[in-house]
Amino acid sequence: MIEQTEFQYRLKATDGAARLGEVLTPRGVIRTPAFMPVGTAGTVKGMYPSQVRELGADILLGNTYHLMLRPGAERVAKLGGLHELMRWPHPILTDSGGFQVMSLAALRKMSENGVTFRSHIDGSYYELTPERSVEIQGLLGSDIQMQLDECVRLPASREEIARALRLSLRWAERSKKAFESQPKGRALFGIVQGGDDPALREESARGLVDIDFPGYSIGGLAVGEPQDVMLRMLEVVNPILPADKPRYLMGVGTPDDIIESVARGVDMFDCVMPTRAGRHAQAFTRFGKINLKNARHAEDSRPLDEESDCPAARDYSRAYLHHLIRSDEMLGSMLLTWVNLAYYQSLTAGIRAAIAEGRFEDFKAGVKEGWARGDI
Ligand code: PRF
Repeated sequence: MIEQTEFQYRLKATDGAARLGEVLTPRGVIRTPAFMPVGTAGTVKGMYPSQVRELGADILLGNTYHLMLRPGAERVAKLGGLHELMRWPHPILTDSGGFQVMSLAALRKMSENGVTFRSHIDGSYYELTPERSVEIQGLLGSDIQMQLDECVRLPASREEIARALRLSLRWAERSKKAFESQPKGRALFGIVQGGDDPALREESARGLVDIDFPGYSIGGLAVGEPQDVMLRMLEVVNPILPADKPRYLMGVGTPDDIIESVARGVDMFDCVMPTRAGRHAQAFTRFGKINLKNARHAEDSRPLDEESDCPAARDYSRAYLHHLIRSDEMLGSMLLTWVNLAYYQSLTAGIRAAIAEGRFEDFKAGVKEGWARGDI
């Protein structure tokens, strides 16, 4: 086998706008469309790394914001990097921190230079600049790094959206420059902003393509706008992005968001939904969402899905899952996280197989029919 030393995207097949591909990195291949489980603080909550891998995940997401606060980027580097620390030898993508600062930190202040804030853990003071964010992601050893950007929650004024996207473009240039000193084989993605305004989305996408990145993220969506607006923005942005580079829709989404976004040319996704919802009694299945907290499951001896490959969905009764959740037992959260990540991975595996065989539209219709039919 030839050692992969460069970051590379290979487009293998298309079916309409849907794309089947591979992202090649020195740490391994990412089959796309891909769903990346979220491992915010160096753990996919409630799951062993080996288990996450077995479900078919090729890559995890980590967070600059959380890890810079605790245990600290320099400390992670001293311990051999994030892969070594968490025993996940496969690719890791990290977010740049700005988005998490805006949703979690106290006393945030944006300026041309970056963002200053106080930690939500102990109140200590930090500054995150485009350069420092890339430096932290480098110390973590991240394979796919994100530029620092500003994401505006919707609805917002056109002026506000334009200001944030232009700041993000200037930060994109600074991030790229700061990234130059990192080892070969790693990648830095630019992040498209522009809110719900097609012209501003276009300005952002064109600006980033001019700067030139090995991959492009689409940010600023799933932040308060209806699904049809998000999908419309993908229809504006994706045709501008180069066909030979991967596209990552940040923080999205529901299974339906994923399948509709793949239909519009997106390659990579991450979302806390399967893991967070699993800790809150929600199961994702072929029949749609099932809330195991509901009393109707109390004496239901059926598993969630007897045909599932996932033992947690196939071998445990709904009554038992209901009991674990009502009793606040950690195994309840663990089993439902397992069910949900298995479902997301089987959905993306199904999507890839369907694109390869030119039957993506039929696959999509069939999956939606299952959700609509419901929980028998
Ligand atoms: N920017 C960054 N991270 C993000 C987002 C963004 O716009 C979103 C929006 N859905 C999620 N995560 N850097």
